[in-house]
Amino acid sequence: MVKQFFFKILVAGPGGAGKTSLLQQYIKNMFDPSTKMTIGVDFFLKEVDMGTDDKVSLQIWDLGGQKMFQELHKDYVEGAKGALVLIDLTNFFQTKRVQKWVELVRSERKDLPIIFIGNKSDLKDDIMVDDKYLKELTEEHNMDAVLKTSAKTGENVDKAFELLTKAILDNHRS
Ligand code: G3D
Ligand code: MG
Repeated sequence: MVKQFFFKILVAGPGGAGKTSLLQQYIKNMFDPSTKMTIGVDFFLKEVDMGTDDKVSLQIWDLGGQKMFQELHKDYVEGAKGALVLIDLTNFFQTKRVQKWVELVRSERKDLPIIFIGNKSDLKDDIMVDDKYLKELTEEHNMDAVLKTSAKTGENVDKAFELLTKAILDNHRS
């Protein structure tokens, strides 16, 4: 029997990490170097092909990182089944923000599946966060996996959402 799943997922992380760009690449297969600052929340819908008969639809929430939108956070987190937490690999300071974002997305469900994303992997000469530290952060904050992506070239973008969907499905079945 074909099963139909519908998951709300969150794309979280500091402003400038590339959340909106990653989503654009995932949904529209394009990179627009002049994305506007996200105001409030944007929604996207996407069907994921997991290579099985099951149908999985994602409702993806992209949150503006600005302080003035903090009142939206409760609606944002409510009912979410998983999250991507992104940082910009060229901005070491963003590693200091990881804990805050993990706490926010897990404020309703302590065991929410999270895939940790180091984005902007195409900017090879400017990378400030090495693989060892990415792995340490992943373990320290009990995230499910880590992946380096580029919203610009598309590297690992589909994979990020597939890994998250898989983690959510595993979580559902256990
Ligand atoms: P946000 O939604 O997390 O705030 P944006 O981040 O998607 O708005 O991206 C912030 C800036 O980083 C944008 O540049 C965007 O083009 C750039 N960017 C996002 N992802 C990547 C990536 O993977 N590689 C590269 N090279 N750049 C990326 P501007 O110039 O508009 O600030
Ligand atoms: Mg944005």
